[in-house]
Amino acid sequence: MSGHSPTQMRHLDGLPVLGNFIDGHFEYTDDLFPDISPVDGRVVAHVAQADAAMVDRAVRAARHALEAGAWGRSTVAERVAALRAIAGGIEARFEEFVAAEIADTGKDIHHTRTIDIPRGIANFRFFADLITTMGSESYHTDTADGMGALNYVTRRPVGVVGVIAPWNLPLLLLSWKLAPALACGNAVLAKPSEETPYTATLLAQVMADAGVPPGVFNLLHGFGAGSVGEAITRHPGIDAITFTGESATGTAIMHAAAPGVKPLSFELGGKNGAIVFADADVDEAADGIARSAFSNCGQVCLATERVYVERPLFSRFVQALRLRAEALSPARAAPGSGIGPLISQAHRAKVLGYYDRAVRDGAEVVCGGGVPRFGDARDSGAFVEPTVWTGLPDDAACVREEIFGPVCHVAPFDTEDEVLGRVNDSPYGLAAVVWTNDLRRAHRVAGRIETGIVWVNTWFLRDLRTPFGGIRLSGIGREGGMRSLDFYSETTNICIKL
Ligand code: NAD
Ligand code: 6OD
Repeated sequence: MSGHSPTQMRHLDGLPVLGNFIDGHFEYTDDLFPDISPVDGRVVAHVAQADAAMVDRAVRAARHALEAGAWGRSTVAERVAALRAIAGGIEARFEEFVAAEIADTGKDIHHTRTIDIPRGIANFRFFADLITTMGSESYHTDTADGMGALNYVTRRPVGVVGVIAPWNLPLLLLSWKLAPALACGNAVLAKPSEETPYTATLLAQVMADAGVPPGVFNLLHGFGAGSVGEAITRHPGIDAITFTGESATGTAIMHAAAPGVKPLSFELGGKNGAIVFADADVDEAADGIARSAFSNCGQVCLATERVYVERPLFSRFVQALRLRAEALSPARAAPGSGIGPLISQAHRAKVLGYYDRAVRDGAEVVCGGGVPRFGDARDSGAFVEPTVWTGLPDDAACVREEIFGPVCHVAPFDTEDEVLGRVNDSPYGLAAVVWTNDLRRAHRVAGRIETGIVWVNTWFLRDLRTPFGGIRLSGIGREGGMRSLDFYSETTNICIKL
């Protein structure tokens, strides 16, 4: 291996070695694991897995940055300048970030250029703006002597925050938590998914170039249980944990964090429903559902996996959706316009297991249901066909369990009460979409859906000021806007008798 400056990336056999970033410099280990492209199974980088001693060193560096370093005494203006410099640093290396995200995920270039990387940048700018304009709460309290009391609320950082991220929107979902954590003055240990370590490693370089002091941002590569992920969640020096990933992983993290009674923010899985009323424009609804079911190969926590269509529109809608799904088939679509691969062979095996299960449970396969054949290197990738089913009962595994692939089941319904009962009958509660042109119905139905987010006649339209999160197995708490600042800061109420 060769390497020069503390933030320069090393190379081995012509491939980058993605290092851990601790106390302002990269640290490597001999314990390398491959970063594999799901497009064709090629190794795109080597990743240096961190060990428990490195997690320990990162926690000490973070604590030192807060207690002895400049970050602990930083002003809002200094942190805002750092966040803006980070955003500018990503922007300056935009194409490199795009290429790295695609190398890890195989996702399509349009999605990466218009959502993943720009939204990663926007998260830093948004929280810089928010922390600048944030006011503080105060209350005047009446007292028996008539003089009253003044209450006001101050904020300070929580301390050292563990940020654990998934692979589906790697930079976007990491920065969504990092930006508010840093804005509030915390130091961070970040763990990207083992499937997608690349952009987080570039981000470490950007942090250093932006002048973020050593120890404020630490990056640790590795796996979950029995590896770095678990070490972070069990470490007594971590003050709060914010996690995006599977609901079952959330349960494991709750167990690990329980002894320290650590604050947790969880954004977990979903089995999101969509309702299409007969008054909806069928093409608009089919376009919308094709987007919400198949974008990013269905690997979006907010993706629609079950659709309920009012009976008079059912057949037309199914055919309209079929045409759109077929156009996205990776082997048939024009280059760059079809869906990309799933993240890995392991995830494909899980998704294909559901394809088999749907058929065993009596589904009619409207389209897809298999693996595309390319006759080139992509046959070693993790592609599947976008798939639409009908005919499953509401208690079928494919209608109740999160699949996280390009799939949806479409069922007819007859009444508003009936469909609301079916949409709400889920162990999850993240997001829902309603397609209707009836204004009163839109408000009525949206208000009765039991999820953290409801879209009407759109999907994934995000305003970063709004609360984001889910109920039941979909998570704990909300982030977004002031909700993020509430999680990443501790408040003290000061009461002064006048
Ligand atoms: P995952 O839970 O397998 O992994 C997420 C992260 O947790 C990875 O970094 C992983 O290494 C780490 N991890 C795994 N086990 C751990 C453990 N025991 N202790 C500590 N860390 C551990 O999730 P994934 O497969 O990467 O992502 C897909 C899932 O994420 C889907 O269920 C999806 O719905 C969910 N997701 C939810 C949201 C949301 O905002 N609600 C957003 C994106 C993804
Ligand atoms: O848009 C966001 O801010 C956000 N948290 C999206 C999550 C997508 C889940 O896959």
